[in-house]
Amino acid sequence: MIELDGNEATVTVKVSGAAETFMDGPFPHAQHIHIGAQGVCPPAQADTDGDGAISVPEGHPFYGDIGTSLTTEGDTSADSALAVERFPGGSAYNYERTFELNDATAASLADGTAVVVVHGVDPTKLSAEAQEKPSELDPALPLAATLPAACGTVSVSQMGQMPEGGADTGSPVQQSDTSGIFLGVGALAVAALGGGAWAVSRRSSRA
Ligand SMILES: [Cu+2]
Repeated sequence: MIELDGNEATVTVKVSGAAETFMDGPFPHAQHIHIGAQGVCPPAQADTDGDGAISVPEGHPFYGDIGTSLTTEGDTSADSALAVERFPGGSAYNYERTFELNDATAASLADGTAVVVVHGVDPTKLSAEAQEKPSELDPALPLAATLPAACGTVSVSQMGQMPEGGADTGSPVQQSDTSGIFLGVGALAVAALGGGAWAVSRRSSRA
């Protein structure tokens, strides 16, 4: 849920069923508002290398660049894209933060191209091929560490209510004014898994 008051955003993310541990610690889940592309989550065909996972480069034509890093503290720009020590972690968490949105993210929310992506997948859920790959974002990390795990498009909802309906495949946002409204992240859905998928449930994304 993204509540906007001008450029001040209060973002709430409720996650369950996510990857739990990474190197004996809570699995860090980088989470971003991606902007400036088609404003949709990638379809299965986006897996162009056929390894069973939709990597960040494969998803990029659909959800675009990182506009905002949903960190727990400090900087929220794309510079903090992989600031793993400032992201929530573990299999389930509730995130809430109020901060000033940058203009590019605010513009993307306004034109309906903002997409929320949560990263970090349990490597045992991946194909053998994908398990062997390094992250294309940081070669020191395995692919699973930065692989998108859940993706949700953003649509305008009534004040304080989440939108109803099925899985959102990127329908246009009807919106004329971004001040004082709630933007609901619709249908966070598994976007990257080859099997044994976990999902961020829609119900748990409700306020
Ligand atoms: Cu991202």
